[in-house]
Formats: sequence, structure tokens, C-alpha cells
Amino acid sequence: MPLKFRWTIAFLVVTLSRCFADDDHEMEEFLKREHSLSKPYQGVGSSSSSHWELMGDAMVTTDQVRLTPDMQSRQGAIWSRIPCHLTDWEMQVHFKIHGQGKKNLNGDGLAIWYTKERMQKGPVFGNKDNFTGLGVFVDTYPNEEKHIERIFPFVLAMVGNGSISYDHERDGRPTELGGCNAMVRNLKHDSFLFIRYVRRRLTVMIDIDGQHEWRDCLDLPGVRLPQGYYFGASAITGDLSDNHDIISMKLYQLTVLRSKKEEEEEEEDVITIPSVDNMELIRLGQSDEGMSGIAIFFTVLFSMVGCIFLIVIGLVVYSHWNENRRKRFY
Ligand SMILES: *[C@@H]1O[C@H](CO)[C@@H](O)[C@H](O)[C@H]1NC(C)=O
Ligand SMILES: *[C@@H]1O[C@H](CO)[C@@H](O)[C@H](O)[C@H]1NC(C)=O
Ligand SMILES: [Ca+2]
Repeated sequence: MPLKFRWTIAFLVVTLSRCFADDDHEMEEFLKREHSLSKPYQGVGSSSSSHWELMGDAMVTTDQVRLTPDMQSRQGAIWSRIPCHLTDWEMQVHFKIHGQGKKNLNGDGLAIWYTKERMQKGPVFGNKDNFTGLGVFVDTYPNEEKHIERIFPFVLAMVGNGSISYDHERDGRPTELGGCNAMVRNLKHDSFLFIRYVRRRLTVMIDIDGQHEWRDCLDLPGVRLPQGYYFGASAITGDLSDNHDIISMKLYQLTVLRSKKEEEEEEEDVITIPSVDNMELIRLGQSDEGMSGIAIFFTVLFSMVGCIFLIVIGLVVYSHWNENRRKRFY
């Protein structure tokens, strides 16, 4: 799979449409202005004809949409007013998280949304719980203490169907589809998050090293998201805080060639409730995560014991053979 993409930001900004291959299918992409947010944020937060609407403590400046300032107990969001009816799309988010707090003395993070609901305050990074649709979280604070193998900030994706709760105390582990760590705070260079949804496959990538290179974060087939949902971004601070800034959100329509059969299948199987195929297996994989350390330890231990055993046997056999040989000489 061609998951390692390299392109320059200039190329990204200048080119409105481009072609590339995905699983041998040609794709074309077009920037959709009505679903995109970029400088100079004309009318955002002041005009009701703007495509985007602010909520809570979110504020627009010339350089960014600040979802929360670096102050305690704030929450803010920005939501698209226009539902998105595209089948295949790609959202590129240019964001910045920065603040005075030392490592792990900052919080709580931001979220990018594609949901049925919009403009509803709540505990999930400033959005309502039991949301319906997709949330991609940049979680900057480890709430669960026994994260040994997990380094924060952590990027995590979740699909909700209206009755699945985000477990804040466990950093959303019980419902996660996967994710990756991402050192995104107080960077000198630009940081980007990339969410692609093509033929029911969800791909999340990040570009945070200033190398203009996308790094894989999550890639999962069988993610069912209905059309007509809203894009948004939100953030929250608690006792700990950060500036959570969105510089741009650019939505690209992807035109993917489909076979007649594929088209028919999708027409018959219209998605009305978000869901993920084989969620039980994904969850099983996650609960095994803690075990894998122990499993690796024992595997290594037993292999070492095995090796030593073989060496000992080898030595014994060799000394016997040597003795026999010497006996033959005398
Ligand atoms: C939402 O998902 C949960 C867990 O998979 C399931 O038990 C519930 O029935 C689903 N609700 C709807 C409305 O599909
Ligand atoms: C979310 O859904 C769960 C399970 O259906 C329910 O127990 C909980 O009260 C809901 N929370 C909110 C805020 O609606
Ligand atoms: Ca957290």
C-alpha cells in the first residue's frame, strides 16, 4: 500500500487538484471551498453567511482560529454550517498546540469531527458525548495512569453511533479504533493531521516533524460513515491548559473509479448509522496490548533457555565425539 506520501507543502497549497494512485485506482482530488476553512477567515465568527460558526471560547484572529486560549476551564469549537455529501474525501488540518505548561502539565487536547450533531458543548474535547460519527482526537494529557507503553500526546480515532460513551478517565481506550503517539506541543514548525475516507477505509496520518512527510497513524477498512454529516473542530482545557489553534482545515473531494459491481453494492447497502466492521476483533487486539509485553518477555526467555539447552547438548555431543576420536588415535 502506498502509505508513505511525500509532497511539499508548497505543492499542497498551490495545487488544487492532483492525481495519485491508491490500491491501483487512480484518484483525483479537488479542494471543496464550502467545506474548507483558511485564512483570512472572512466573516467567520461575525457573519451569519459564513460557512463556519464559532462556539464557546473560540476566537478568530488574523493568524488562526483559537479554540481555547492557554487558560483553565475553557472550551471552544468551530463547526461547518454545510453538511457534507461526498462519498470519498480527505481532510487536511493545519493545527498548533502550544502553551506555558511543562510536559504532562498541559491539557486536554483537540478533536476533529465528522458528525451528525453540531454546536453541542460537552466533555469530549469540548463536544457532546454519545456523538454520532467520527472523532479524531489529539489527546495531550494522560488521564489513565497506567499507560506504560503509551506516550502522550496521542492521536486516536473513534466512531460513535449515538449511544457509545467516550471514557475520559481511560483516554478513550475502550472505544478506540487505533492511533499513534505524536509529539505535537510547542513545535517550531507546522503540524498537520490528515484524515482520509475512501471506499469505507479510514486512514489517519500526521506530519509533525517539519519534514513535509506523512507518517502513518491508523489505517482501517470497514468503517461505515453516513453522508450528510458536519465537519468541525473542538478543544477543551481543565485544570491544565494549552492554546489549541486551527490554522486551516482543507477538504478535498476524491474521485475514485468504481466498478459497476462496487457501485451497485454501495447503492444497495446505504449507511444510516455509523459503525465499524469487526469492532470486537479490534477491541480484542487492544486488550491484548498490555499482554504483549509479557508475551514478548516469555518468548525471549524461552528462546534463550532453548538456545542455552541446545548449546549445552552441542558441547556434550562434541566432547564425546572428541573423546572417541582421541581414543581412536591411541
Ligand atoms: C451502537 O453500538 C453499540 C456497541 O457496538 C451497540 O450495542 C448498539 O446497539 C449500537 N446502537 C445503534 C443505534 O446502532
Ligand atoms: C451515553 O450513552 C450511554 C449508553 O447508552 C448512557 O449510559 C449515557 O447516559 C449517555 N450519556 C449521555 C451524556 O447522553
Ligand atoms: Ca486524556
